[in-house]
Amino acid sequence: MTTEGDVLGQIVTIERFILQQQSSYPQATGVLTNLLYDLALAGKIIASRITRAGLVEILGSTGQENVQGEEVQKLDDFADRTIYRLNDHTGRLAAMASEEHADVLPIPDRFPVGKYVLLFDPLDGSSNIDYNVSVGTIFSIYHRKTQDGPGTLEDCLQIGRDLVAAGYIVYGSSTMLVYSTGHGAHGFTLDPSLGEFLLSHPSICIPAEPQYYSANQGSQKYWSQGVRRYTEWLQGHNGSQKGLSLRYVGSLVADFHRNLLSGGVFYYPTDTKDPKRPHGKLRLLYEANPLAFVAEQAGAYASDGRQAILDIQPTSLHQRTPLFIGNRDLVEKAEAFIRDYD
Ligand code: FDP
Repeated sequence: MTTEGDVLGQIVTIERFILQQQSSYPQATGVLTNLLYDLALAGKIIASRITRAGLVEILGSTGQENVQGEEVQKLDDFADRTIYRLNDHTGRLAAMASEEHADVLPIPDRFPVGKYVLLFDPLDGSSNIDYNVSVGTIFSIYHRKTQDGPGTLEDCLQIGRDLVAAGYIVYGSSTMLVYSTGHGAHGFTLDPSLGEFLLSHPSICIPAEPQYYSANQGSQKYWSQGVRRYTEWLQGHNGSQKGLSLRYVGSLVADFHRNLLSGGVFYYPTDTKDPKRPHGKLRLLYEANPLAFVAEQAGAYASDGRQAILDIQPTSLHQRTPLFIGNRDLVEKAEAFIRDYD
C-alpha cells in the first residue's frame, strides 16, 4: 500500500530539481539557478493574473481604473513588466530584451550588472487571450559577450547554439514550465494549491511516431510550391505516409508543447501575404531559438527550411524567420521539399 509519506517522498519541486542539477557542476555559482527560479516565480505570478483575465470586464478594462482605483494593465504589458521587474535588480543580468520593446532593456544604473542576458516573449499568442485559449511565455538565457559595463546589443545577438538555457511556460488547462540547460528538457506542472511547480515530465523525448501537423492553412494560398507539396505529403496524399491529423491553436507555445509530447511538426513558413514580412511571422530571438534549443534537447529539430535555426546568426533584435519544428524526419522532409521545389 502506498502511504502519504511515500507520495511526499516522490515530490520534486522545481527548486529542488534545479539545485540538484546545479550540484552536479561543482564550478556552478548558483547564479543561473536563481535566475531560473525567478523565471518560475514570474510564471506563477503571470498564471495567477491570466486565470482572472475574464474578470477584466467586471473589474475595469485596460486604461481604466478598476474598483480599487488602480489602472488595469493589458496582460501582455503586465507579463512584460513582471519579468523585467523581477530581474532588473538581482545582479544576475547585464541586460534584457523583450519582444514588446524595440531596443535592449538596460539594467537601471542603481543596480549591479551580472554575467547573463535574458531575452523573452512575455505573452506569446496573446491574440488568444480574450477567448480562454492557451498562451505562453518564452525565455532565453545567454552568457554576455562583452566583458563589463552595461549589456549591449552584441550580447543579445547570439546564435541559438550558444544558449545557456531556454524554456517556456504554457498557461493552459494547467500551467506548465519546460526548460533546458543543455542537459535534457524537463517539464514541471504548477500545483495551484501548493503554489509550486512540481516535476511531471522529466527528460522529455519527442515520440518517434508523430500524430499531428500544425500550420495556419488559412494562409496556404500564400505559401510556396514546396510548402504546399510538403503539406500534401504530411496529409498522406499519394500514399506518401499514413497522414497526420491537423491541430492548430494559433499560440506557438501551445502548438509546440502539444507536438513535443505527442510527436508532430509545427510550421510557420515564409508567405507572400504581407510584403513587409518576407521571412514569415515568428521572431528568431524570442520564439524560434529558445524553442529550437528545447526541441533539440528532446530529440526534435528546428529549421528555417534551409538550415538549423540554432545556426542562424541574428543581425537584429526583432528578426523574423520561417520555422519548421518537430520530429527530425518531418522537419528534414520540409527542407527536402523546399530544396526541390522552391
Ligand atoms: P500572436 O500573434 O497571437 O501573438 O508570434 C505570435 C503568434 O501569435 C504565435 O504565438 C502564433 O503561432 C502565431 O503568431 C499565429 O499566427 P497566425 O494568426 O498568423 O496563425
